[in-house]
Amino acid sequence: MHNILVLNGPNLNLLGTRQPEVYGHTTLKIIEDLCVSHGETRGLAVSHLQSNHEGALIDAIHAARGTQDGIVLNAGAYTHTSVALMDAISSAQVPVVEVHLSNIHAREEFRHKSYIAPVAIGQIIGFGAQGYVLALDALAAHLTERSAG
Ligand code: CA2
Repeated sequence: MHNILVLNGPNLNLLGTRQPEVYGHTTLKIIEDLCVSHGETRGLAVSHLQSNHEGALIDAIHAARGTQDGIVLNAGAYTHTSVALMDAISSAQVPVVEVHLSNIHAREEFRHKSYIAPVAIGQIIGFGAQGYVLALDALAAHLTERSAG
């Protein structure tokens, strides 16, 4: 059984309540429940956390070292600004899959830059809530491959 943290950043607590044309109708609670139940089918113990605070996200990444086998991270707008999150991921030595609900490359130019991408094992972008499920599958495959090799 692998432990996986699904970590969501600023404003993602508003999912399903505003801007459904961009982010869909699915609430964060539905996504978190989906991750837990999908994780069970893949032998993953999924926990989840959302914070609007950069420092709390950094603390969660630090705490993941030695306790989590992987992180699914949607850092929200901090994706495009946070060297501090990038540094936290670099030092944590926990594989991270970066997720975005929307296709950030089809949006404003400032969303094209990701400080997470260089320190993530991969990105899943533009598939809405399904992206979290895809990210869990990607992490499960990565962890299986790593333990086999
Ligand atoms: O597409 C994504 O998942 C994003 O990470 C979402 C962030 C955005 O800043 C990134 O560029 C891409 C924004 C999350 C805000 O979510 C809201 C949901 C409902 C209403 C308002 C904001």
